[in-house]
Amino acid sequence: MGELQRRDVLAQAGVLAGAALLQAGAMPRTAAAQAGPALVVPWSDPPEPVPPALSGVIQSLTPWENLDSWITPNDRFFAIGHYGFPAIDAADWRLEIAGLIDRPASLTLDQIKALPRHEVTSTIECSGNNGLSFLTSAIGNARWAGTPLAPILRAAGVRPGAIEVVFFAADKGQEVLRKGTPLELSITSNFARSMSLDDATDPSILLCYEMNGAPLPRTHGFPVRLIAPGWYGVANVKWLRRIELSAARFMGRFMGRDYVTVREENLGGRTVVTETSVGRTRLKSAPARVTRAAGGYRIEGMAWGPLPIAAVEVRIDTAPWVKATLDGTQASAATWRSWHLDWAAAPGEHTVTTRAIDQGGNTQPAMDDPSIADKMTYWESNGQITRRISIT
Ligand SMILES: Nc1nc2c(c(=O)[nH]1)N[C@H]1C(S)=C(S)[C@@H](COP(=O)(O)O)O[C@H]1N2
Ligand SMILES: [Mo]
Repeated sequence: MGELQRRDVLAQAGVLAGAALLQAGAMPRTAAAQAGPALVVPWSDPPEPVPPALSGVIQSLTPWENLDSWITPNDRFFAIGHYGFPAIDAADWRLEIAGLIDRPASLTLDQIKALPRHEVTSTIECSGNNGLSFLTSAIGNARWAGTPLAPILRAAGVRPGAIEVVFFAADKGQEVLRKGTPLELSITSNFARSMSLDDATDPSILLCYEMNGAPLPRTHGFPVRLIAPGWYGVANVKWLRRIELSAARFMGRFMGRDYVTVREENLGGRTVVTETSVGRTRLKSAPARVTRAAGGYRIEGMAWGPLPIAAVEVRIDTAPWVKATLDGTQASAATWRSWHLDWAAAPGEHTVTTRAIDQGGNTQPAMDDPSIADKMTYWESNGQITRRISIT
């Protein structure tokens, strides 16, 4: 109890730190909203532990039950590092702007910080979230500060013919192509992702150096990372080193081989396999936790997607869908929206399923919807989530 209350106080302090956050609204403070202090009732289907082979790649996964603030504190924000988490000395770090531009540049951290400062609160979800048995809370929401990328590219003078912007990072690893064949090729390549020139010059894209008011932590990309609101985590390249304008599409591991969603679609009786690079976030919601207070049970959760959230509905067992209450207001579609539903739970085993509906009238797909059922890979798993809980 003491711990929960302390966290509530910390969460509230975080919320008061910025006017934008007040406007967006924090999760309702359970203890205050219900009669008497609240306890979290854990789900009875906890995620599997992260396999030892991946424990170096996935860090700080914070169980949904521990979520008690709209802003995710830095030390509870999940971190993914495919090639480790490099420690970079800001003093000899430079960001190169290169390729098809008139004026190549090499920027220091101080030069980047001297450019116009923008802040954005945005939610980052790993595209593998809920696609793997051990990945269920790979999502967080933070206030990021940095400078917009578009004016930097404009100042560099993008040459005609440039169609692609490639973001190269400092972390690197060995990749083996055509493994086990006579044509095997082993390369050492840096983590990199690309965007079309059009996508990369969207004014919302930031060269980010601050997370929730602190310098970007090492695990989240110190000194500078890309923040691409509305894109899945993988597009938010950390430990940025070089931005290259190119006349060719970039097809590195994280664009063309890994983070590729494979679907077997049925087009009028004919099966067509599509392979697409993980891109923008999809409409989704998650039940976060159930709390219990003297006044009864409450289900709390989050919803997010490419458009602002219009509604969240909750289904207990096989009962009809019930509308949850959306908390606060949603300033932008870049952030998740918290919601809650009071629940007169009967003792026994129950399932809790949620679905989000956005302001475009789209509904989060059910697990048997073709967009989910036809998917042969675990990426972009935005199907409705069902959790199990035991009420005593
Ligand atoms: N340089 C680099 N950037 C990266 C990655 C990486 O391994 N290396 N992982 C990506 C993935 S898969 C995700 S989900 C997000 C996670 O951001 P976070 O670690 O700050 O939560 O970072 C992305 N940016
Ligand atoms: Mo990811």
